[in-house]
Amino acid sequence: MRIAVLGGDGFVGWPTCLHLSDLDHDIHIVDNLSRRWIDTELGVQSLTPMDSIQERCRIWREVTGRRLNFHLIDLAKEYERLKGWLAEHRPDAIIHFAEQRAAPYSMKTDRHKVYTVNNNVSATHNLLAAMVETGVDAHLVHLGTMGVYGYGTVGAAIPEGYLPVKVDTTDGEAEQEILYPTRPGSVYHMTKSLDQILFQFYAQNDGLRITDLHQGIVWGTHTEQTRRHEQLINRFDYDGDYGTVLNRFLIQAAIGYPLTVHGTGGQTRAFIHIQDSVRCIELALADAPHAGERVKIFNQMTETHRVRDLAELVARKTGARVAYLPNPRKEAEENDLVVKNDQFLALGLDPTTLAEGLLDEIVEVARRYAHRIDRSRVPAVSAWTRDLASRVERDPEGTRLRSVSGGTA
Ligand code: NAD
Ligand code: USQ
Repeated sequence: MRIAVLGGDGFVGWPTCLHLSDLDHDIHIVDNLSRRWIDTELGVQSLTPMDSIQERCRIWREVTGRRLNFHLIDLAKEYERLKGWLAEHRPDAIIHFAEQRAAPYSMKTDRHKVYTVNNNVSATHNLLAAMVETGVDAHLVHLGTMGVYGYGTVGAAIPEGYLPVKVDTTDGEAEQEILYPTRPGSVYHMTKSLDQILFQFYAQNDGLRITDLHQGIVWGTHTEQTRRHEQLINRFDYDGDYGTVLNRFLIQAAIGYPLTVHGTGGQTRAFIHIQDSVRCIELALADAPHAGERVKIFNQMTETHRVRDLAELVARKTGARVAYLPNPRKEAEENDLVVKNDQFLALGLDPTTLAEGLLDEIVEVARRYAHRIDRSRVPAVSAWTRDLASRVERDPEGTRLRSVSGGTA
């Protein structure tokens, strides 16, 4: 298949390109490299040294003989170029990763909120409008998030996208399925909720064939293909805005930084290893809905964990100290989470779990590149409200305190 991978230079996009290229698909990466610019804005870099996208593609060709094509297009701002590109290349499938994906970054300031909404909603809508206009009948696979469901404890398993409800009609009680009511916890998660409505409309109005993957937090860094050459290495975010919780705990442990648990750590979240993430995308690609069918929704996760349990697990393995910090986010302090993922299991997913020794591999990667870590970028300081901002802990290591007491000793 000819596959357009929008956002193919990112953390999940890059290993997906390699995985699908390895399966003999013709891969076209479309990316505006905005994530690299955000690193520059934040004054931070990936833990792992990433080459330019052109260089990564060159190395892949050298290692495997396979070509990856790169196209620099901003999906949100360059509608005509996107439309022209689709009309010219007419992909069989499109995988859409190309959004601003960090909740803390989306809550940093009003400017970051505006950017996230403009970027994400325009990127998705431009793509849908251009697909209709060009008549490109590609299967669109979008990376959504488990966060659209919200984290209220409802005492029932979260279904895959649709909730059966009973309604009173004039003919008595009837059952129907509705999109699970969204309860996003950040501006970023809100844009993923808006995406769902866009998909529902275009599937129903234009018969677009769409799969929305409600993905949990992705952990890990290497996949089978990124291991093949040092310069194919994947991005690894550790900073307070883009680093996700388990990967952060692992790098913190590797550099002797306290594990930064927000609040009581009672938040329960869904997780998936990067290797399973790319495998799920392969499985979803092969299971396209028909034109006229409703959007197919999968929960792309393999296990759930409570944040403090993860911290304690990492602390036990590595001897790290756990720091319970004021939570910069507005979120439930404690929640339960039970999630259905039957569809991927039925399609043959064999989950990689935390138990399988891969935690050590990440600590090793972090130790290897520890010299690239700027400790001042580790604290999570983007707060959800002004009130929470006033309580953020900017110095979980207590270095300021130490230097003052050191100075007076
Ligand atoms: P990432 O930020 O590493 O990658 C996103 C890529 O999209 C970047 O290369 C960026 O330059 C590109 N991009 C952003 N806006 C664009 C635009 N307007 N035009 C063209 N390119 C654009 O993110 P990721 O971690 O790889 O996540 C990929 C997708 O998966 C996101 O949509 C995210 O919401 C979703 N997701 C990620 C996780 C996770 O834990 N990383 C979990 C669930 C869902
Ligand atoms: N947390 C800590 N300490 C930290 C970092 C995070 O306790 O140092 C807590 C947060 O407060 C939150 C939980 O860990 O309760 C998860 O935070 P996260 O940053 O790991 O994940 P999140 O903000 O939810 O976002 C990530 C990705 C996003 C994706 C989402 C999937 O960045 O793109 O959509 O995971 S999900 O969480 O299932 O919605």
